[in-house]
Amino acid sequence: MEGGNYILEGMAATESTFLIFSMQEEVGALARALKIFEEEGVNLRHIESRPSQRKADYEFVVECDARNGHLAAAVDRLKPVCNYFQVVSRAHRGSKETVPWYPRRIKDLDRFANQILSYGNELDADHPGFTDKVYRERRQYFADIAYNYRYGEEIPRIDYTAEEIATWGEVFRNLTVLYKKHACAEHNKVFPLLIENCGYREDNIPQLQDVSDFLKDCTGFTLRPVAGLLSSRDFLAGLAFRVFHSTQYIRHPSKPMYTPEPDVCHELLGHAPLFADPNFAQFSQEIGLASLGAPDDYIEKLATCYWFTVEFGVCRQNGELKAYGAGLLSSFGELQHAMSDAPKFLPFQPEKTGVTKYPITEFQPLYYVAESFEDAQQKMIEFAATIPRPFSVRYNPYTQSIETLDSK
Ligand code: HBI
Ligand code: NLE
Ligand code: FE
Repeated sequence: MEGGNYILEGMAATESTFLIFSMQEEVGALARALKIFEEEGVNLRHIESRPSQRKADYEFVVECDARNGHLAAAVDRLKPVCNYFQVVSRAHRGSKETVPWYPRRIKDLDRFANQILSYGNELDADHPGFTDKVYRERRQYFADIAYNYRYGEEIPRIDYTAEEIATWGEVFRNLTVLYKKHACAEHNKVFPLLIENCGYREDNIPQLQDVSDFLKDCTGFTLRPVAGLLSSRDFLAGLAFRVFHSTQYIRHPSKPMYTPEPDVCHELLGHAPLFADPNFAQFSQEIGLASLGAPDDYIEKLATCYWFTVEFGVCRQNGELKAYGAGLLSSFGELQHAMSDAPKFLPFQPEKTGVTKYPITEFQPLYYVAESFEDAQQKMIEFAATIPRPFSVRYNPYTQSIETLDSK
């Protein structure tokens, strides 16, 4: 799945490489560096400077156009005169010292819009909507909304059709019966608030913007529409900013009880309630922060941990197994399966959970059990510390940006 990111890379005409370097603070230091870029024909897009945490050093962040000029030659000349040097690039194949590109400001998430792995209207031949022309046009409509969305805009409100509302109604009716017995306490606590504040009803599909506003008040989480599947790297990066990429279309009416794809039922019934819980919000953001700039093999492990927690997690509450994973809380088929004695259950342990294989188009044969969200978060933090990164990151909620604390 990760690979798709790089196929698209060549198309992105605006691709930048970032260089972060520090030099002894003295007259003309930056000018000498800039001269090198000029001589090597490297076009610079943006420069930032700041006092470094290292004594008497000054640090620069330079955004270069990665397409023309001799960037590699400039790097070779610059590196020996710097005390610290880091290349950050989306095109991160090859070099050991290159950190994969990651968003630093919340607005940078806009760049994911044209990095999606498949556009929302491209249905596989085995999709129940494959031969349904009306359904496919509808998927196109939703994909276009998300594709054109930019940070800060209101999420467009949808006039859902009677058929779409009926599908939602069937999912809603079946699930709300099961929640009482099988959903975790946090989900059951938030659900009445969503009914009260966001129009959660059997005969109404809530609007993403209303749910986003509600979550923002609870934990600072917001939703943004997405046109299709994102790479794991991009999808997880959103969580670092407490942003959840959300689909807006609904599943095909022929299969209400289970669909392998995320849809508006999955996002709003499965994910949204838990993002209103402070501990769960923190746990989710922790996975996101751990993913920023992480090597590909660790992205895979984090995505797998995400799968077995946020998507399909089960927890123990008062001695009973309860569902907190969104894939369970949005599928009345799988929720019943997960709460039966058919599947296997193992304790959540990131090192082991992160390398477990799983099916994506059928009920899970195995679930991992969290003792609590705090406990799961603690384990994720410990796991994140083992990810090889030449820096650590923290989120500044005032500026909605990532601060890099270099050389950990
Ligand atoms: N993209 N739009 C979207 N929605 C998801 O739920 C999603 C994704 N990409 C990857 C993904 N989920 C997960 O399977 C993990 O890889 C993070
Ligand atoms: N299987 C889930 C459902 O039917 O709602 C969706 C899972 C998305 C990962
Ligand atoms: Fe999901």
